Amino acid sequence: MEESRIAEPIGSALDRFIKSKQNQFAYASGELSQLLRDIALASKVVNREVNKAGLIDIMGSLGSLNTGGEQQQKLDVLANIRFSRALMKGGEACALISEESESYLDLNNDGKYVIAIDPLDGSSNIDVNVSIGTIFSIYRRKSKPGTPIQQEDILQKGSEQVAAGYILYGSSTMLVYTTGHGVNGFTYEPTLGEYFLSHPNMRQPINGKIFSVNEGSYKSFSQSVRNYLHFCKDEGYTGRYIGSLVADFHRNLLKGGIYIYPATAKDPNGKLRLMYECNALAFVAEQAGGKASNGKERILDIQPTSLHQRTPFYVGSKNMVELAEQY
Ligand code: AHM
Ligand code: MG
Repeated sequence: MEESRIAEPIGSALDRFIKSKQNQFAYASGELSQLLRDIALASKVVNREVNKAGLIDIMGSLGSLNTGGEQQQKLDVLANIRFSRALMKGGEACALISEESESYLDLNNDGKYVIAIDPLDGSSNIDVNVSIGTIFSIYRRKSKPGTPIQQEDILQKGSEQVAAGYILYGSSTMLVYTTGHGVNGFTYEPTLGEYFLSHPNMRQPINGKIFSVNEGSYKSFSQSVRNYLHFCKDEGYTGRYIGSLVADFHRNLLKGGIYIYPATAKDPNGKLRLMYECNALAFVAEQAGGKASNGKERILDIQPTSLHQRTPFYVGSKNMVELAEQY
């Protein structure tokens, strides 16, 4: 029997799991596995910094602005440095798209992969000790390694992701990822410094009763979004919104629910970024039996035209997203 067909038991270490699944990947050369290990390693360092953020004076604003014009927190900057260094050292990635940089970073020109990352999402929650996350997408470059990077390498549709996932720095830290063969979740054991398989083959309930949206912006939502929210309330659904996309997404993945960041009067494309926030979560959702849409179109089918482009985002339990689309 192929090694990848043997189910890894709960409690397997991440490294072992990645190795056992390596031959599921079309280009099973070990480079994708190495990339996942690099991301996991950087996340351990970021996790350490997130955990001690309340203890030492590394919090607060640096005073610089990121690409969205928001104030950049120190931990965002640190996380960006940790992930870019880890990916640079590994040599498998040729380019890095990050929320924290205006244009993409050239890494190793011989690398075969392009990474899009939000190193630390939910920045407004950093200073208040609430869950935050890292979101990542991995693409295979289209041009030949060793040649100059092309726009077609960078601006790929979400459907071209070869792997994607997130790290949730919560009451426990978790790494959840997919390579297109289902979704698996790993919980970090800090005293051993290792991720262990805790959530094998994650499935999102097809229906749910949780809706996650910033209702403070209700007045700037379209009438159809308002109608859908009325429906949720009439049905007695539970409203849950942390304001940390990864945390809201993760809860709904486990329990069944929908996360919505719609177009608003101020931001007709919503707030969230397609390339390093929505695509990865859309891939994970679909792999777990859920769905992700901009209200009209599948998120993974949207052709990006710029690195930091935004999109309305409806993600979660399949039936809930479909109903929201109908509204
Ligand atoms: P960020 O990338 O600046 O952290 O913004 C993304 C975050 C998401 O994690 C969260 O779901 C959303 O912004 C919250 O926005 P709002 O405060 O408008 O509800
Ligand atoms: Mg973000």
